[in-house]
Amino acid sequence: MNIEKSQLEKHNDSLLTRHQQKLNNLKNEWQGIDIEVVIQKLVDFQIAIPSWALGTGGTRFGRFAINGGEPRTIEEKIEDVGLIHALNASSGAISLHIPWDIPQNPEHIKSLAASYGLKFDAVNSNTFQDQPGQPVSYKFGSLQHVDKSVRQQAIDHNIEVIKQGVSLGSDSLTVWLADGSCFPGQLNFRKAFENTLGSLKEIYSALPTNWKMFVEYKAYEPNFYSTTVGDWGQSLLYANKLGEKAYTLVDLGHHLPNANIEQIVSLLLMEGKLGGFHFNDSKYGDDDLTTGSIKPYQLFLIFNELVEGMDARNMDHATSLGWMIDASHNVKDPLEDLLQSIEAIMIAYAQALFVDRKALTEAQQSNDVVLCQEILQHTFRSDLRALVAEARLRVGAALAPLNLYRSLNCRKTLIGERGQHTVATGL
Ligand SMILES: [Mn+2]
Repeated sequence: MNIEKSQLEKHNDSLLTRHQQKLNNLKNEWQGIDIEVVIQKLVDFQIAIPSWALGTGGTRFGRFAINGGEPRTIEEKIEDVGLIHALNASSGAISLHIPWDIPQNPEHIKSLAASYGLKFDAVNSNTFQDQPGQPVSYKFGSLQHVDKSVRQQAIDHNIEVIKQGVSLGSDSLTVWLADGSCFPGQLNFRKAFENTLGSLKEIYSALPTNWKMFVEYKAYEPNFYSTTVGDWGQSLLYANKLGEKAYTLVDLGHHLPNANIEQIVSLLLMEGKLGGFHFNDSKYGDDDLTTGSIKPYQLFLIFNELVEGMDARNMDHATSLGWMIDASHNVKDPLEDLLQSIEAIMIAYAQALFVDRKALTEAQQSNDVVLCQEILQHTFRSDLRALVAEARLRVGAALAPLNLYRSLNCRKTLIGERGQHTVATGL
C-alpha cells in the first residue's frame, strides 16, 4: 500500500500545534545547542531494514502467524520498507538475504526500490543452513570445514552474493558464520581459524574495489561450545589479516551477558575497523527484540561512543558505517516493531548529539566522576522526541509514524491485498 501525501499532511496538521509547543520548549531549554545542525543530522541518518524482518519470526519451538498480509515476494518486501520509510523518512535502505531473496530481474527490483526512495544496503550470505539440492552439507561448518569441497561451496556462494549485490547497487557483504563446535575436542581451533581465514581471503579477493566486507561475530548459537568468529577480538583478527576492505560488524545481541558494548565500539572505531551495526535488544542472549525495549540507556551509551569516535576521525555519521536493524518479531506486527526500533535509535542518536563533549572531557580530565555521570544522564533523561519528530516533518514524513500506521489501518489494507495466511519467504 502507498501512503498519500494528503494523508500525511492531514495527520501532521492535526498534531502541529502541540508539536510546535514541545519543540519551542526544547529550544528554550537547550539554547547552547545548534538545533538546526542536529535536525539535519537526524534527517540524514538512515537505518536499513533487513528483508527477513518483515514477516513473523519464530523460535525453535514454533512460529505463530500474527497479523496476516505478510510480504510474499521480494517486491512486497520492498513495498513494506517503502511504507515504513514514507512514515518515518529514516529507513531509506533494504538489506537482502541471499538465497531467501534472489532478485530475478535486478533492474526491475532496483527501479522499484528507487520509486520508494530506497537503496540497497549490505547483502547477506547464508551458509548456516543447507539449501535444497546443494551438493555438500554445512552440518559441521562452512568456511571452517575440514573438507575443502564444503569450504569451496561456501566460498562460491559468497562470491555469488557479491555479484547479486553488484547488480543492485549494494557496496558491502556481511558474512555471519554459524561455524563452530558443540563439544570439546570436536574442532581444532587453530585449524578452524586458518580454514576460515583462507576461505574469507578468497571471498575478499572477489570484492569490487569500492566494496567492504563485514565480518559479524557471535558468542554462541547455533554452536554451543565454540564459535569460530565468536567475539570482536576474533572478528578484528580476521579483518586485520584480510585487509583494508574488511571490517568488524557489531550486532547488539551477539555478546555474552553484560558485555560492555560501548567500549568495544570505541576501540573498533579507534582502529578504523568498525564497519557496520546491527540493532536489536536483548535480555538474555540473541533475543532479537525491539531496539531500545530492554536497555535504552545502553543504547544511548553506545551512540555516545559512536558519535565521539566518529567525530574524532572526522567520519560522516550517516555514510561511514552500515546501519541496520537485525530483529525478529514473535508477537508484534513486524512493521510496528520496526517503527518502534527506528524511533528508539533516532532518540538515542539525538541524545548522543546533545552530550556536552567539552564539559565531559574536562570532567574526565579532572577525574570528576560525579560530573561525568551527570553530564551523560542529563541528556539521556531529556525528552528529545520532538526533535526527532521535527526532522521527520521537515522531509514530509509523519509526526507520529506509529499512530498514523494504526489510524490508516495499514495492516488491514495489507491483509486485503495479500491475504490472511501469507508467509514471508525465507522464514
Ligand atoms: Mn546480525
